[in-house]
Amino acid sequence: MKKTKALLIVDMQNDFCPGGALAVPEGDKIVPIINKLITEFPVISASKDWHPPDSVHFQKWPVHCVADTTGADFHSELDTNSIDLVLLKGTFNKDNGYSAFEATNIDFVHWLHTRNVTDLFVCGLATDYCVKASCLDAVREGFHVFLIENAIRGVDLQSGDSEKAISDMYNAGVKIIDSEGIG
Ligand code: VGL
Repeated sequence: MKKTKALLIVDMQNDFCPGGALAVPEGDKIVPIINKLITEFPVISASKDWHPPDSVHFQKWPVHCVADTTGADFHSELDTNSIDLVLLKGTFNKDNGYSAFEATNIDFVHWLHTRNVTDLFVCGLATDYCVKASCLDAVREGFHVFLIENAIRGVDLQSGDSEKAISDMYNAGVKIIDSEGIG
Protein backbone atom coordinates (compact mmCIF):
# COMPACT_ATOMS: atom_id res chain seq x y z
CA MET A 1 0.00 0.00 0.00
CA LYS A 2 1.29 3.43 -0.92
CA LYS A 3 1.99 5.68 2.05
CA THR A 4 0.02 8.92 2.01
CA LYS A 5 0.32 12.34 3.58
CA ALA A 6 -2.63 14.24 4.96
CA LEU A 7 -3.29 17.82 5.99
CA LEU A 8 -5.10 18.60 9.26
CA ILE A 9 -6.54 22.12 9.46
CA VAL A 10 -7.31 22.86 13.11
CA ASP A 11 -10.28 25.09 14.08
CA MET A 12 -10.11 27.62 11.24
CA GLN A 13 -13.40 29.06 12.53
CA ASN A 14 -14.91 32.55 12.78
CA ASP A 15 -14.79 32.71 16.58
CA PHE A 16 -11.01 32.25 16.55
CA CYS A 17 -10.49 35.00 13.99
CA PRO A 18 -10.47 38.78 14.57
CA GLY A 19 -14.01 39.88 15.46
CA GLY A 20 -14.82 36.45 16.90
CA ALA A 21 -15.62 35.48 20.49
CA LEU A 22 -12.15 34.08 21.21
CA ALA A 23 -10.10 35.88 18.60
CA VAL A 24 -6.55 34.69 18.06
CA PRO A 25 -4.33 37.63 17.06
CA GLU A 26 -3.89 37.55 13.26
CA GLY A 27 -5.80 34.27 13.15
CA ASP A 28 -7.18 35.17 9.72
CA LYS A 29 -3.72 35.86 8.25
CA ILE A 30 -3.03 32.15 7.74
CA VAL A 31 -6.09 31.48 5.55
CA PRO A 32 -4.33 32.24 2.21
CA ILE A 33 -1.39 30.03 3.23
CA ILE A 34 -3.76 27.18 4.14
CA ASN A 35 -5.68 27.58 0.87
CA LYS A 36 -2.39 27.07 -0.98
CA LEU A 37 -1.50 24.07 1.19
CA ILE A 38 -4.84 22.46 0.38
CA THR A 39 -3.74 22.08 -3.25
CA GLU A 40 -0.68 20.04 -2.17
CA PHE A 41 -2.38 17.23 -0.25
CA PRO A 42 -4.37 14.20 -1.43
CA VAL A 43 -6.18 13.88 1.91
CA ILE A 44 -7.58 16.89 3.78
CA SER A 45 -9.18 16.91 7.23
CA ALA A 46 -10.38 19.90 9.21
CA SER A 47 -11.50 20.11 12.82
CA LYS A 48 -14.22 22.28 14.28
CA ASP A 49 -14.76 23.21 17.90
CA TRP A 50 -18.45 22.36 18.28
CA HIS A 51 -19.67 23.03 21.80
CA PRO A 52 -23.07 22.86 23.50
CA PRO A 53 -24.04 26.27 24.98
CA ASP A 54 -23.64 24.93 28.55
CA SER A 55 -20.22 23.34 28.03
CA VAL A 56 -17.91 23.18 31.07
CA HIS A 57 -15.29 24.50 28.66
CA PHE A 58 -16.92 27.92 29.10
CA GLN A 59 -15.88 28.02 32.76
CA LYS A 60 -12.36 28.70 31.45
CA TRP A 61 -13.08 30.38 28.12
CA PRO A 62 -15.55 32.93 26.74
CA VAL A 63 -18.48 31.25 25.01
CA HIS A 64 -17.27 30.36 21.50
CA CYS A 65 -17.91 27.94 18.66
CA VAL A 66 -21.35 26.90 19.86
CA ALA A 67 -22.66 24.19 17.51
CA ASP A 68 -24.63 25.48 14.53
CA THR A 69 -23.76 29.15 15.07
CA THR A 70 -21.95 31.53 12.70
CA GLY A 71 -19.04 31.65 15.14
CA ALA A 72 -18.52 27.93 14.62
CA ASP A 73 -18.52 28.20 10.81
CA PHE A 74 -15.25 27.97 8.94
CA HIS A 75 -13.71 31.34 8.06
CA SER A 76 -15.53 32.48 4.92
CA GLU A 77 -12.32 32.67 2.86
CA LEU A 78 -11.19 29.13 3.69
CA ASP A 79 -11.41 26.95 0.60
CA THR A 80 -13.63 24.19 1.97
CA ASN A 81 -14.30 22.41 -1.35
CA SER A 82 -11.46 19.92 -0.98
CA ILE A 83 -12.01 19.08 2.68
CA ASP A 84 -12.64 15.33 2.87
CA LEU A 85 -13.51 15.13 6.54
CA VAL A 86 -14.82 17.59 9.15
CA LEU A 87 -14.01 16.51 12.71
CA LEU A 88 -16.34 17.78 15.45
CA LYS A 89 -14.85 18.05 18.93
CA GLY A 90 -15.87 19.36 22.33
CA THR A 91 -19.38 18.25 21.45
CA PHE A 92 -20.41 17.12 24.92
CA ASN A 93 -21.03 19.21 28.00
CA LYS A 94 -18.06 17.81 29.97
CA ASP A 95 -15.76 17.61 26.99
CA ASN A 96 -13.09 20.26 26.30
CA GLY A 97 -12.14 18.70 22.99
CA TYR A 98 -8.79 20.38 22.45
CA SER A 99 -7.43 17.64 20.21
CA ALA A 100 -8.79 16.67 16.78
CA PHE A 101 -8.22 13.08 17.95
CA GLU A 102 -11.01 13.65 20.50
CA ALA A 103 -13.53 14.16 17.70
CA THR A 104 -16.78 12.44 18.52
CA ASN A 105 -18.30 12.14 15.04
CA ILE A 106 -15.63 9.76 13.73
CA ASP A 107 -12.66 7.62 14.76
CA PHE A 108 -9.98 9.87 13.24
CA VAL A 109 -7.12 7.37 13.66
CA HIS A 110 -9.10 4.68 11.86
CA TRP A 111 -10.07 7.14 9.11
CA LEU A 112 -6.39 8.04 8.55
CA HIS A 113 -5.29 4.39 8.62
CA THR A 114 -7.85 3.35 6.02
CA ARG A 115 -6.36 6.03 3.73
CA ASN A 116 -2.79 4.78 4.39
CA VAL A 117 -1.80 8.06 5.98
CA THR A 118 1.57 7.90 7.72
CA ASP A 119 2.51 11.59 7.65
CA LEU A 120 0.21 14.23 9.16
CA PHE A 121 0.83 17.92 8.44
CA VAL A 122 -0.84 20.28 10.89
CA CYS A 123 -1.85 23.95 10.55
CA GLY A 124 -4.54 26.24 12.01
CA LEU A 125 -5.57 27.65 15.40
CA ALA A 126 -4.48 27.84 18.05
CA THR A 127 -0.80 26.95 18.45
CA ASP A 128 -0.84 26.75 22.25
CA TYR A 129 -4.09 24.77 22.62
CA CYS A 130 -5.80 22.76 19.91
CA VAL A 131 -2.85 22.64 17.49
CA LYS A 132 -0.55 21.46 20.26
CA ALA A 133 -3.01 18.88 21.65
CA SER A 134 -3.65 17.51 18.15
CA CYS A 135 0.06 17.24 17.30
CA LEU A 136 0.91 15.48 20.57
CA ASP A 137 -1.94 12.99 20.11
CA ALA A 138 -0.86 12.37 16.51
CA VAL A 139 2.67 11.50 17.68
CA ARG A 140 1.21 9.18 20.36
CA GLU A 141 -0.86 7.45 17.68
CA GLY A 142 2.30 6.72 15.70
CA PHE A 143 2.10 9.27 12.87
CA HIS A 144 5.03 11.29 11.56
CA VAL A 145 3.89 14.78 12.45
CA PHE A 146 4.87 18.02 10.75
CA LEU A 147 3.88 21.41 12.18
CA ILE A 148 3.66 24.11 9.52
CA GLU A 149 4.98 27.02 11.54
CA ASN A 150 3.93 29.86 9.23
CA ALA A 151 0.37 28.46 9.05
CA ILE A 152 -0.45 28.59 12.78
CA ARG A 153 -1.22 31.37 15.27
CA GLY A 154 -1.45 31.27 19.08
CA VAL A 155 -3.72 32.65 21.79
CA ASP A 156 -0.75 33.61 24.01
CA LEU A 157 -2.72 34.25 27.20
CA GLN A 158 0.78 34.74 28.59
CA SER A 159 3.47 35.96 26.25
CA GLY A 160 5.71 33.10 25.17
CA ASP A 161 2.97 30.43 25.40
CA SER A 162 3.12 29.68 21.67
CA GLU A 163 6.90 29.52 21.64
CA LYS A 164 6.79 27.09 24.57
CA ALA A 165 4.11 25.03 22.83
CA ILE A 166 6.25 24.76 19.69
CA SER A 167 9.22 23.62 21.73
CA ASP A 168 7.04 21.05 23.58
CA MET A 169 5.87 19.71 20.22
CA TYR A 170 9.43 19.60 18.89
CA ASN A 171 10.59 17.72 21.99
CA ALA A 172 7.80 15.18 21.49
CA GLY A 173 9.07 14.44 17.99
CA VAL A 174 7.07 16.87 15.84
CA LYS A 175 9.04 18.27 12.90
CA ILE A 176 8.75 22.04 12.53
CA ILE A 177 8.56 23.12 8.90
CA ASP A 178 7.54 26.04 6.66
CA SER A 179 4.83 25.81 3.99
CA GLU A 180 7.37 26.82 1.34
CA GLY A 181 9.09 23.45 1.77
CA ILE A 182 5.96 21.49 0.85
CA GLY A 183 4.98 20.41 -2.65
C1 VGL B 1 -8.92 26.61 21.41
C2 VGL B 1 -8.89 27.72 23.39
C3 VGL B 1 -10.15 27.28 23.68
C4 VGL B 1 -8.20 26.26 20.15
C5 VGL B 1 -10.18 26.15 21.68
O1 VGL B 1 -8.85 26.01 19.12
O2 VGL B 1 -6.95 26.21 20.19
N1 VGL B 1 -8.28 27.38 22.27
N2 VGL B 1 -10.79 26.51 22.82
